[in-house]
Amino acid sequence: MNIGIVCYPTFGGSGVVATELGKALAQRGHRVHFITYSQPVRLDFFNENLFYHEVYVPTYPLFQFPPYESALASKMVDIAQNENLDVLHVHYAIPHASAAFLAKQILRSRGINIPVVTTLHGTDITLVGKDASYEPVVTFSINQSDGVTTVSADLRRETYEYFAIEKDIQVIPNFIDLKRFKKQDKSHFRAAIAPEGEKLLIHTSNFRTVKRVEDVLRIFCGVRKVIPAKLLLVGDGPDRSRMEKLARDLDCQRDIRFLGKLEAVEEVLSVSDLFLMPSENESFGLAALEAMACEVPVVSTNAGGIPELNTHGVTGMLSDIGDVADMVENSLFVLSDENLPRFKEAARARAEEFAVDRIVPLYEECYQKAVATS
Ligand code: GMT
Repeated sequence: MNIGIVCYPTFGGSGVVATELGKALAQRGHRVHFITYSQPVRLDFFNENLFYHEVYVPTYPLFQFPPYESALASKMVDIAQNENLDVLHVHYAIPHASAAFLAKQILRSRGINIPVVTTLHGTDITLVGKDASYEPVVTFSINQSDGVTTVSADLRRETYEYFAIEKDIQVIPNFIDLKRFKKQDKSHFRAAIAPEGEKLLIHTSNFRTVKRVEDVLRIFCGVRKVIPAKLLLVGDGPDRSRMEKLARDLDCQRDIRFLGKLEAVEEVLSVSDLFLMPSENESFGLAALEAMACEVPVVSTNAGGIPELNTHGVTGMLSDIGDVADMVENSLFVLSDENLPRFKEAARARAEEFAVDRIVPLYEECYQKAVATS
């Protein structure tokens, strides 16, 4: 098929899933056209089936807010028409689904029919989309899509609960490239970071409020009071400097390393013993899946779709949001020499259920259905 993919080209989970999906589809013989405002960060190699089309947003003194949605819709029309797209797949409702609706109408006026598949990723529904400033547009453009998917059953439930949706929503979970995300031998790195054999805890995120990074630090300090441990923090975002101050206030700064935005996160995961995900909300938890694929068990909250990935007592442990004391206890339980090997093994086995080759065919079926019914 000729597939157009629209996404945020950044490090965020929705952009990562969209880019990895495009790469997998290209390897399966489809021609994939990315339509975004800059090159997706993970689109860093050549493949004859992959194309990138930049959305250019001209500015003008009159524009306080450059009209990205109009420029995006115009680009979708251009690419759909000139590259003979069979389907447009937009990731993250705002503003991609409404821009796709506009593009579809313009193409229809030119005698071209193009089905639109919308994938909802989480904050586009649970945070931003619910806001009255966006809700009518989000509801309308979801209902106008020819196919709608969410990344967990919980996100589907929330979408039906908060929006007047008349469409069937298909759950297609996040997936993982198990050849890239696997435990690698990085013992020299581990010896440098944890020379006394300390346990290594890790958290990766965009340091936004929803991730509750403060809880990560408090859980770590609680664990470190009982056993020797170090904490690795990967990523960057609005809460980063507040967390650096908190580390000093809690007097744990010597055992915490802020590593910033790392591309080869699998290398750091390979030396880690436990992944912390105390999120307020998480539609799926791609970062936890990446950890599990590298044999790292997960201590998390039971928010959103996390329990659909992390099984309590098997691949990690679940607690209520904000229950730091429980997460400290759970971390110590998982990290004990007696329990850690079985948790590691189960984490990898669970991750294998989300292998890219198992999940990508579900998107192919979804596209074929949208083409057949639109
Ligand atoms: O995690 C984020 O805040 C980024 C966000 C995004 O849309 O880029 O991630 C969401 O989509 C990921 C991929 O589907 C999910 O794995 C994350 O759980 C989800 N994040 C939240 O729901 C907070």
